[in-house]
Amino acid sequence: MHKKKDLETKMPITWCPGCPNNVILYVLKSVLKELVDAKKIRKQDIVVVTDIGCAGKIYDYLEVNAFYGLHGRAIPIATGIKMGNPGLTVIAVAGDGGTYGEGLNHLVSSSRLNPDITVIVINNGVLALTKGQPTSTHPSIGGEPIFDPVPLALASQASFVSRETAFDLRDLQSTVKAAIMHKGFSLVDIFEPCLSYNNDGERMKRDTERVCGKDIQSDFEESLRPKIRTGVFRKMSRPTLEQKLRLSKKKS
Ligand SMILES: Cc1ncc(C[n+]2csc(CCOP(=O)(O)OP(=O)(O)O)c2C)c(N)n1
Ligand code: SF4
Repeated sequence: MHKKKDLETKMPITWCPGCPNNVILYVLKSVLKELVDAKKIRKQDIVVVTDIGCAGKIYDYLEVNAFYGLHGRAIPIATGIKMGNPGLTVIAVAGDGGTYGEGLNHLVSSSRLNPDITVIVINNGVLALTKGQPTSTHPSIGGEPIFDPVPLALASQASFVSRETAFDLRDLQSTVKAAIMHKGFSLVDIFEPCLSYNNDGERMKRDTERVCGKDIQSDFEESLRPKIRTGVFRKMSRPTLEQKLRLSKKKS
């Protein structure tokens, strides 16, 4: 019997008080606990891969196997771990700076290759652990177009593509669970404000529009501040990288 505290560590949480990362941590813990209790996955098979940043600190707060990687490299590390042992449940958790900036090409190539890993991106629109560098170095911050990874992941043929926000617990929980259970590359982009450097939560709540079960096009042509569309945009079945390489599970 796995109690909730099974996935907790003794590390003090050093995120800013009220940071929505706490919501994502809670959701991840509760989904993993539910899947372990239902015997859909085994706790000893879970590996969480993080990179650097506020998002990466989740490494300290989850009592599972974990790997703290270089900034921007969570996806290739997760892919390598999965190829090393396809029996593992491998989940990368990283920020938008690492995933859509420094490590962007890994998102494109892994979407195409389709390793069975889940990529959870905590997307606050800033490099938060660098004290929000862009907010002080970009004079026009606030008016710039946001980067939408969903059309890119769809164009790269990712087999599971979704976005949620940290405000909507029920949808976030069900999408994270579906992504982990999906056999193939899954992207869960999670919009959240950064309370210290990009506190845009009210706009996020106001401008969120749920679109379910269909591929979408970016509507940047219409507006530099498009609607934040949430939902599962694609879920399709195709052979995974490890199946194509005929890799077999290791016994444990
Ligand atoms: C290889 C490397 N490049 C750059 C940095 C500097 N750096 C530390 S945290 C960070 C940004 C983190 O932003 P993001 O990935 O969006 O995560 P957040 O802090 O917003 O959760 C950067 C660029 C680093 N530590 N290592
Ligand atoms: S700087 Fe932003 S992302 Fe980092 S802990 Fe504080 S509120 Fe959260």
